[in-house]
Amino acid sequence: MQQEKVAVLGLGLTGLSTVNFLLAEGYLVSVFDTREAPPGEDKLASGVCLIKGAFCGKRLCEFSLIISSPGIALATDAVQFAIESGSEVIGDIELFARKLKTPAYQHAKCVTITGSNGKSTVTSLLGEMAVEAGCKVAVGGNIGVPALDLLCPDIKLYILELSSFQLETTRSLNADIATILNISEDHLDRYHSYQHYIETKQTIYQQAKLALFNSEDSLTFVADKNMPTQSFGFTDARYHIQKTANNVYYLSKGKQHLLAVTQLKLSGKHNWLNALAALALGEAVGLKMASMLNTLTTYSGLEHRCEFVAESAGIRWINDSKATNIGATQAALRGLSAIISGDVHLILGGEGKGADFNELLPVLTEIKGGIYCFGADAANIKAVVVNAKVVDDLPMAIAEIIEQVNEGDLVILSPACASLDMYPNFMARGDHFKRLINRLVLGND
Ligand code: UMA
Ligand code: ADP
Repeated sequence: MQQEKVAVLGLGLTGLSTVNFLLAEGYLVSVFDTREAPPGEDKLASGVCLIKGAFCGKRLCEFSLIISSPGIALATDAVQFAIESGSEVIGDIELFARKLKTPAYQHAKCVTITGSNGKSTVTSLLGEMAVEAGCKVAVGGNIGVPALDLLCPDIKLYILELSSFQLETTRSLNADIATILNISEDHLDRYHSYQHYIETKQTIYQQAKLALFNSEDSLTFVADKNMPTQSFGFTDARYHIQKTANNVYYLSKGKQHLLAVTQLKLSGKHNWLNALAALALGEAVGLKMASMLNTLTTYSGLEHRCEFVAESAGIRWINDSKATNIGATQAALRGLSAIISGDVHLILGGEGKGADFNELLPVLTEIKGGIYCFGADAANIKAVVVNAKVVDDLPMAIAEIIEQVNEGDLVILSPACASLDMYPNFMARGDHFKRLINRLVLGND
């Protein structure tokens, strides 16, 4: 029998994982990548044809099935040409969804998590909860490990973080529960409008048995009135925050107090919401509440998300390099407000991805202190945040801040922008920030 031909677009993490999956399934695979030196080239199985350079629609439409990587927009001309010519274009998550319906995998449960911010925190927290509960769990998707690499018949629970990019090419997931944690402007350079981005996020609910929405954020509400729902939020939600007469705030479910927020290892009010979301998701797939609450008292969060770096001379330094959009920076500044007594020195900058920096102004008026900006969108930030000081780079920002800070102040890198103009990724930017503090503030070599 002739092998079925499949095209894979992109040879990053997703492309490579997809190629390996398809080869194991018996397909004949060709890979297309626009770059001269795609990252996965050295790991590509021998015999797989790799075509480099600009995508050609006529060439792509020779394939009835095309698996596209998340970094490639569906709107790309050549991809559109192939779709219009009858090719089916899907992503690795759709392949995963189809595999999960086969007999060897049908027993497994699946949780899907999207949102503009908090996805990785909730995904990894829920993963830790499942491990603590003794469940055979696999965690991946946009958080880093491609979904197809997770597939194993022993796994009882899959937890997938899904980006809007991945949702564009996914249609038949049948998750046990799906959530949109929140929606705020992001990736506007990829979508023709904010509404388009919102609609892409909303497709996660159509591919689930139960939808978990955020009662604080109407953009996460579920349009389909027949869909079973669950909710989390500060108020007006099944999983919510209750304040006692003696001013203790509790994570609560209905009338039941679950855990005082002071027992959470995570800091910031936005993490109260993340904790509630994880509890709701975990209960929906059968994790025991007592075990999940235990995890919440030990889980300290991921690197580069409101990460405490150092305290020196009464000044605290926080690395929030993962704040790659305005919503995340707002959450950091509002979420940390309870621990800020002095001034806040905020470092912004990078690639704004088409965001409107006016959205930052309300939260900036709630803090006092200095604002510094650098990178590709520094001038655009300065045009809106007129009191911001434009600096060349992070070392210059820190050098300036060192001259200004006083005891009780807080310094935070929460850039509201992607890092790709000056760094390979947000981790490299956060690591640079931490090295600079170590050297310039703590005096270590
Ligand atoms: N690219 C080209 N030409 C190509 C193919 C890709 O220039 O032919 C570029 C893309 O435009 C992009 C980069 O290469 O800038 C990487 O794209 P990719 O789709 O190959 O990326 P992968 O290495 O497969 O990583 C992807 C996700 N990347 C993106 O969505 C851009 C990773 O999320 C994810 O962890 C990984 O799959 C595993 O599922 C990263 C991300 O930045 C962390 N996600 C965005 C975000 O979180 O905001 C959505
Ligand atoms: P994502 O995977 O969606 O990018 P992360 O958990 O990695 O989310 O966090 C990204 C940024 O968003 C960090 O700066 C973090 O402090 C902030 N953040 C985390 N949770 C929330 C939330 N619930 N609402 C708003 N911002 C959040």
